[in-house]
Amino acid sequence: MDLRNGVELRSLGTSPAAFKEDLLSNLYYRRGTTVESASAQDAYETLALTVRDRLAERRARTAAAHYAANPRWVYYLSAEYLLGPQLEQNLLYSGTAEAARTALEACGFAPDEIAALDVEPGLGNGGLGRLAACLLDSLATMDIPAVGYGIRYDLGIFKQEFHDGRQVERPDDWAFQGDPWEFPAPDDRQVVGFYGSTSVVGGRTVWTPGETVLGEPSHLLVPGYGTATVNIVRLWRAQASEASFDLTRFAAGQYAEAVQDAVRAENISKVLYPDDSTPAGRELRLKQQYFLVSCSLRDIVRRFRLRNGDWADFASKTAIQLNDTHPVLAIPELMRLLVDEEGLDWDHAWSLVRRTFNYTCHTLLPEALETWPVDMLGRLLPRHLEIIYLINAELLDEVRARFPDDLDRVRRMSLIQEEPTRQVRMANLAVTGTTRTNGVAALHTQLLTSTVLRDFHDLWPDRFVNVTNGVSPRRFVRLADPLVSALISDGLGTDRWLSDLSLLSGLAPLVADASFRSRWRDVKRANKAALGLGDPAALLDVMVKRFHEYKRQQLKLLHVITLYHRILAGGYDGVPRTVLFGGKAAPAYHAAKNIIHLINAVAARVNADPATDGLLTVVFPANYNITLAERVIPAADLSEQISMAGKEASGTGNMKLSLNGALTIGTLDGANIEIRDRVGADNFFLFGLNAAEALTLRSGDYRPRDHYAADGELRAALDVISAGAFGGVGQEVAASLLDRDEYLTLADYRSYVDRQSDVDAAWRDQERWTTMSILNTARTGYFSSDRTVADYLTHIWHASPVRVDA
Ligand code: TH1
Repeated sequence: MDLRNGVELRSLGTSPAAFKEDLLSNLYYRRGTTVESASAQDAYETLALTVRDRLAERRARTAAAHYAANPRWVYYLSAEYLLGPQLEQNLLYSGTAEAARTALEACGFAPDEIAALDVEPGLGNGGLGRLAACLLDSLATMDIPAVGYGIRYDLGIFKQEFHDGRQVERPDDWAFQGDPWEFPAPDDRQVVGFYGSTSVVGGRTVWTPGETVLGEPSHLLVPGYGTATVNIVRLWRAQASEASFDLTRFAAGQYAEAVQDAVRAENISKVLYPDDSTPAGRELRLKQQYFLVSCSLRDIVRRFRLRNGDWADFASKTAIQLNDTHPVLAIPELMRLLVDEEGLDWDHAWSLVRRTFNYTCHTLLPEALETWPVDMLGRLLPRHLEIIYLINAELLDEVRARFPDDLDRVRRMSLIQEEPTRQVRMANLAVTGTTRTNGVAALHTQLLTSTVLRDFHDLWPDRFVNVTNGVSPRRFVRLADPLVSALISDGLGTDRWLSDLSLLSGLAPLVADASFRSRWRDVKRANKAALGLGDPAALLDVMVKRFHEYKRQQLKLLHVITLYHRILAGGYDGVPRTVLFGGKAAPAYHAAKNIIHLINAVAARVNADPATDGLLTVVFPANYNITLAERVIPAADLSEQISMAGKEASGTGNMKLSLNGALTIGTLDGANIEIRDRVGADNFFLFGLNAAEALTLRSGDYRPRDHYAADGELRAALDVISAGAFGGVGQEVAASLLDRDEYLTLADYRSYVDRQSDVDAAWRDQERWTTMSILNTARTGYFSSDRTVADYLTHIWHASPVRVDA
């Protein structure tokens, strides 16, 4: 087939015979071993290469098509990506799953054993990182020229273990065996500066860094589904320059000192901050952010120059999405490149910058809105602080002109917070330096514009848009649940739903078909059996997400204890349940870790008591990650989305579960509202205060002890925890609920527990439940990340597809 300049590329076959031939040749020539002596790891890596080659061929054609089209490119900048296991995805997208299985067996390898060696790159914390991965998947599927930029952390999100029920964090050396999916691109390395000083030479400011670090890129392929497009995600790794090794000291036997500069440089990409929505780690974290931004922007500029000669075209060829505030230093960095290095005048540069960047805000929690100490930023990035001051001066002039005599507004909107310490406000910088700011669910965007970013909305209302999150149906339906996928395709008579999820609505009429309902139930059963946790006949009640007090795992736990008490009291009339918790707590988040400890203690007690046999089981598999999510989500019957209203920006697990036919019990928070609007109030278990009511209650004198006093079951649950009935674990959790209850757990307890009785009633009528389950799937096609990307394209990116010939 033809590439650019008449270069031809041999097409790799996808038949079992062709696959086997290449598998063997890769085993011999690339891995350097033989069938007889190959280890399982040899077989895995060879398999990966053989699959990867098939996508690399598409990648070459994609690059040629993109180069020829010279389109507007979408660049996604994110400090996190939770890409999930690559093997199963790439087998599916390259259409080689069957060929690979046959070829492996023919060579005497056990396919499942070999597939189990695939390690997921855990380069993110939770929803924000997984959203980034889903958007890349959809961009490729929709043929949009796009590159994701991120950091290649040596250690990803920690591995969670439980020791006596407590969370213990272990390093995740995910690439220990090497990563066969990655292409190193050392020739595209960049030099990143830190510290130093600025001076003015011939009218231009020059930054002379005090320290430099190399950024070495490698990329992973991001294939589209049902198309020849293969995009990439490019990840940067920090490397010390050769000069940072001190040979003189080494010769003198000072081995540690000889490498200390190199170690410091390489620490930048050593570890993902396992910190979900609370800034910590300070200077190293700031260094990571600038490292990502500096490497990526230089790469973007390099790519622009390959095809374009005039800076005036930059913004029309480049859309850069800032994933939360983590990459927002890109705004002053691009100003620096354009003004200091390229010699553009300030106003022209500012217009290009503002038209290039857009910003997604993912939170409302004040503690997650990043700020950096002015001192620290000025020391690490002296020129960037100057640029931020210049941007601020223009911003504040505009504010004063629009709102004369409103000094308090000027103070609130300033990029610099003055009290109690001087800090740079990254969200303010993000809104100021971009065309659009988006929230991630309707309620979230509404709360953003009416609370934390209200002043900016007053000044620039047109800058704000909502783009409700979505999830990849390929990963979270097709790969996670092959059984239900086959049933859906059978029911719809096509598998086109995988790239047009709105087609799922065609399932709705099938609720009237008793045999379809029965097959649907069988699939759920089989998925529960395959998960192997609890009785497959019991209702599987699932709460999977990061641990945070606002998400209220403690509320779910109070319900578990209440059920336990009802069982002990005799005459229990609830349905058999398996309650499954999954998720990690930030290592420094003491309160969240206490909740984990308490859940494990309650689980031990409940599961050991014969009284609960066949009625209640509590399971908490350690180390919830994408791999585990793909097993839990298709098995779930009930999805717990019980955050305090007004706190969860969107949620995406809620979408994955509903799409897979789990019914939701939830508050009117984040995207739950939009899920309920679509599945219908009858197919959603709503409870609790709404955002406005929660706000009112919290700003008055909320007294959690009033609820404790008024509700016997609640009192009993809290009393056993306080009394140390669960191995003396959890007293702090109880005390915090009784004394402060910042997230109104006690206020929502009765409404939640009663709604769970409605869940039981619905479950008892299995035909009714199955109907509700099918309707959840049929009505949640909207939550495809393809729709999310379509919304970004229409409202924000204004980029068009480039088709790659198959
Ligand atoms: C999450 C939000 O909590 C969640 O509601 C949302 O669905 C998801 O992003 C995707 O939009 C966030 N994760 C982080 C992580 C960090 C900082 C802020 C947020 S918000 C480190």
